[in-house]
Amino acid sequence: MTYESTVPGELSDPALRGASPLPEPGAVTIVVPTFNESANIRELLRQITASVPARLPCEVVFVDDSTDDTPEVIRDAARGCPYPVTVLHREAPVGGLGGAVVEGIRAATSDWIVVMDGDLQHPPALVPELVAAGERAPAGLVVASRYIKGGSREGLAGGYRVAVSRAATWLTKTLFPHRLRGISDPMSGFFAIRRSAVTADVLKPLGYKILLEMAVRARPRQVTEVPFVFQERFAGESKSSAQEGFRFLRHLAGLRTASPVARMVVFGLIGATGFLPNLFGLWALTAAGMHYLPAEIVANQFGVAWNFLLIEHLCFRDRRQHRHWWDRAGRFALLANADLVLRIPLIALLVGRFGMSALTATALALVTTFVLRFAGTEALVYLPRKGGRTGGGAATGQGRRARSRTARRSS
Ligand SMILES: Nc1nc2c(ncn2[C@@H]2O[C@H](COP(=O)(O)OP(=O)(O)OP(=O)(O)O)[C@@H](O)[C@H]2O)c(=O)[nH]1
Ligand SMILES: [Mg+2]
Repeated sequence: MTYESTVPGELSDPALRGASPLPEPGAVTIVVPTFNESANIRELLRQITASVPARLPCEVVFVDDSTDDTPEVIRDAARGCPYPVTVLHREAPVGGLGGAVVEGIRAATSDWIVVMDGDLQHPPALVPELVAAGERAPAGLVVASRYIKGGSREGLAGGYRVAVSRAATWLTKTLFPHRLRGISDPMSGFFAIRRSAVTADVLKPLGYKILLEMAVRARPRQVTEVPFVFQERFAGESKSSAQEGFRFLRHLAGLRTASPVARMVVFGLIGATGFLPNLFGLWALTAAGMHYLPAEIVANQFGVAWNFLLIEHLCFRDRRQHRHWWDRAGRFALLANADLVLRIPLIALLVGRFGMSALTATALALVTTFVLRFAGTEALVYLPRKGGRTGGGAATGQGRRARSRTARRSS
């Protein structure tokens, strides 16, 4: 990682950073994650210069994962800025956009930190207003919202993007009604956070939508919102894609299944959908001439495979690195089939020994084997092994993805 700092009118050598007297930290540090935004930098700094320092002492920290000349452009444009501008260029973009924002928050020294995009979709003139709203409330987190009176998303290009954004906001608010109370725009990338509200949880590697992650995992007690008009991208191209959309859905699932109870509910719902591939398999195999009894056993494996894939991606996404996939798949299949084998004698026992009706016994056996299967899956498939394989945590995985994205984009 390269850490370069400029002070007004001069460029400082990174090696001198500790020795050269930097100006007093400002009241706000503006953190800007950038990926190939060279065409936007000058205008962004011009607008910050025009609207922020007169009202609020500031500094700007760019956290840059670019493969183009963005860092050089920043260095050059910073010469004319009446506030410190820092470029934190990361050779290994660990955690992608979320990881970049965490780096920026870590580097910030001011009382307030404002996170905003580098493409001018977030108006810099609003920075002092965000901080002022936080001081007035008083609040630990101030969200710039497109969805309250006075705000708008007019810069979202096309009906498709508007529909996607609206659906994503609705889904997110439905999944986290309590945590997101008072936050109308959890997908906003424009927000201010008070330094004292930055907990260790905030500084954990974050997922893709930073504000959402922060609100769900480390929400400050007081939150307020300020309306803003989402502008059109000034220059350069968007980094959002269908792949980003899937990343977002995985992120939501990861956040939603963070607690064991929620994970168990999702585990159950996924299990219930397993009958679809199971029935399909049975139909296909018997149609191909197989006797229905062996077909039942084979078709059951279709359901097991379906459940395994969904559970891997939606329930235990961040806990897969402890075992190889074939080890996990084998254990999962063993548990799923043991469930079937166990259920029949258990029903016989409940009916024969305890005099239950077949229906009650079946219901009880289903619940018992479900809980056992869930506990078994957690403990035997996804629990970290003592002294076992730990290579490639979630953050490293994201880093890898980000790097391949970077390489692709640069081509
Ligand atoms: N450091 C870093 N910044 C990133 C990365 N991906 C995106 N960014 C920056 O994050 C900000 C938001 O990205 P955009 O591509 O504008 O995404 P968006 O605003 O959802 O999409 P548009 O509405 O199409 O602009 C921009 O400043 C990007 O340069 C990344 O992997 N690393
Ligand atoms: Mg943008």
